Amino acid sequence: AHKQKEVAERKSLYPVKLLEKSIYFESQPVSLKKYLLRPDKVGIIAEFKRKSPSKGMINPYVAVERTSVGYMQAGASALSILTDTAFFGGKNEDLITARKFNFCPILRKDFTIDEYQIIEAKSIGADAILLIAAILSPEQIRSLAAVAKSLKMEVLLEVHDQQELERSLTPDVDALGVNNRNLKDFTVDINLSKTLAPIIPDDFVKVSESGISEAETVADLATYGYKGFLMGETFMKNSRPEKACAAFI
Ligand code: IGP
Repeated sequence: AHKQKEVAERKSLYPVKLLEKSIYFESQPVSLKKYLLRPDKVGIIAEFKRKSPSKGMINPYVAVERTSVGYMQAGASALSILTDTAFFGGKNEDLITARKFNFCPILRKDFTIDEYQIIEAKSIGADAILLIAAILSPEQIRSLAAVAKSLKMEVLLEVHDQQELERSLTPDVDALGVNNRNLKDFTVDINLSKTLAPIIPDDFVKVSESGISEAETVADLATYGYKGFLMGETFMKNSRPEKACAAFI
């Protein structure tokens, strides 16, 4: 609900007509899918996350410049930049900065509920957006994914159970993320990725999200067909997140 108000405010401050003047409307996005599917590479999507509802403050000290470049130098496949302020302490400027310093795919991590946010994501230089099945109807997922496609952006669809997965799939989705973190009680269960793996159709790149803290977990999940591993806290809780990232690649 906080998003609706926030989006309405930004819409009147920065109308779509204005956003569309951004240079990023002229440039070709970088494919997250392709980067995750590069052979002989663990597809780490390294996240910049200052705080979270489950962990509180994680790291308010590190700068997005050094961290994002460091993640990519460490060998990450893509960046995930939180832009939600209320819950995650992120901002659009963080993604704008990450974009200026990196040529890799960038996922705009936010609670996308309105088409406006996708145009906004494009205007700040994002290559892909996140859609969360738990907060969207199947119709919303279809129409938001179509908007992303029309802007040549890719879509990571996040699910938490089989029901969400089955009702939400649409061909405009590129990658399917299984969130190991339960949104209600914040508990993490890596086995969820294993249980859902066989029912994810092969046309979608499989991504395992949240609660990954060991290289063994990444290797184990890879045997279930996972090509992408979305990791935040394990990196961000260190004074040099990029060094923690290097240990996984
Ligand atoms: C990263 P972790 O446990 O490695 O910090 O998790 C990422 O999966 C998590 O931040 C996340 C998220 C989200 C954040 C997954 N889905 C939706 C905000 C909104």
